[in-house]
Amino acid sequence: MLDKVVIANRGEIALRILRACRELGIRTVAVHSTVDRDLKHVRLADETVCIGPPPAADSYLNMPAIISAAEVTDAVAIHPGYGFLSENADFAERVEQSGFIFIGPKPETIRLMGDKVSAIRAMQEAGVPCVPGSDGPLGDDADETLRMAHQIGYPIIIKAAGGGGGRGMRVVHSEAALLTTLDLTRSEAGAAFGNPTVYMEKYLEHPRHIEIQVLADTHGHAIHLGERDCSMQRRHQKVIEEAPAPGITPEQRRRIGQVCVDACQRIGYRGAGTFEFLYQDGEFYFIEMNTRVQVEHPVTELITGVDIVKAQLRIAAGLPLGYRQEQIRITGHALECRLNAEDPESFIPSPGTISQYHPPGGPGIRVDSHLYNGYRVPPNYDSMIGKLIAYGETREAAIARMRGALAELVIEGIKTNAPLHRRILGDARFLDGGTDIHYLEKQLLAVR
Ligand code: MV4
Repeated sequence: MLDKVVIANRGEIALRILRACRELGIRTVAVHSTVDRDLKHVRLADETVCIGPPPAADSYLNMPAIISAAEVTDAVAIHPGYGFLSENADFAERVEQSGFIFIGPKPETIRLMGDKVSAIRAMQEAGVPCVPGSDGPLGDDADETLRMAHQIGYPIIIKAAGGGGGRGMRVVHSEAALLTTLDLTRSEAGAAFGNPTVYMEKYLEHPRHIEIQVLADTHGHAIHLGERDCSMQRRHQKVIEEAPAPGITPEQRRRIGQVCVDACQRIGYRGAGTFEFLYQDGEFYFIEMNTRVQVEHPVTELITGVDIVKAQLRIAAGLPLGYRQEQIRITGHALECRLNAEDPESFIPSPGTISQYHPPGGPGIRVDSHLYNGYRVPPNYDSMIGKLIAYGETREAAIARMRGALAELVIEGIKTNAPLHRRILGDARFLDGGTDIHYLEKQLLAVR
């Protein structure tokens, strides 16, 4: 097993990684900014290194500072968590060139998936179903672009190859708007991502966001852990996730899961990964692959019993997965509510000091959070302060437990989005299951 790991992240995921390391007997190094000295995982880590001032660009995104921390502490590996440098191929490369293990896929895999055009091409070659589209970058020939869009059929969507997660995309409803929208998306992409490459897809109007969790080791083994439904989102920020996805049959799961496993083997994938699909009218369409552990990984852990972060550490140590696909059994249902320090109406961030914190508990409740009484939520980072996760034998049982957890939860001193969660958990259409990606914004939050 790995001897010592640098945790190159903060907040709840840094604590989650620290706990997994402890279970495996791995020593931990917490790297933190000056404003994060009192984070829970910093207090619990074996060693700590301050890597810079509060702005992430000077600390959690500061590659030389993080690699130096690994050097001075004699660590062997770096876990990037999610966000920050987790999907930065140059960072992964520099970590490896400095003689450390990057806990994630090979740098070239991160680079392949970071460019959405090359990701889609690789997936098509591996037999993964994709959205009908340009199957490559759009060129400068306006007539050809117009012909292609006509062939695909409006509405279409123009996306930046360097985008992802909802950044750098525009919907086009008619031929009249195509070329100006293309130019606009291209120049914005050039400015935002340093890459003006764009591509075209059929725009799916009412899809769900369903993603498949995979694990692949360095011995050629790959498995999938079923799917998550992440359709309940606002402005590309997930609000509630669940597993399994309502209405997906075991046969659908087996088929799309096997497609993802085959693709992992084909591209030589390593570590934890997520295939993102749009799901509409009974069909899956690949859109992007995430090469990191995801915020919503706990719902998959609860329905499979697999510890995804421990699996990442084992894979990085060169150990075999230790699970065969036949051993993976999906049991029950899990939901996750993301807790944000924000106004539940305006969504404006609400940093400050936690004066009272009473986390919920009881059977089937898991709280992944770094909060404690007196903790000060800094204004410098993402507003997520933790996650409530509920498990039950059925979706209804999990929802009942989540409602109880939300009723028990006390967080005072700052505003949180807990009232929004209480509202969603009481919504008739959420309770039916299977709402699309537009439901929260266009229906539940719309003024009616
Ligand atoms: C789409 C789409 C409809 N059709 N692609 C947004 C995030 C990025 N991962 C891809 N996104 C979308 N791509 C086609 N061809 C609709 C979205 C989309 C979306 C996707 C997943 C979750 C929430 C979303 C919210 C708005 C739009």
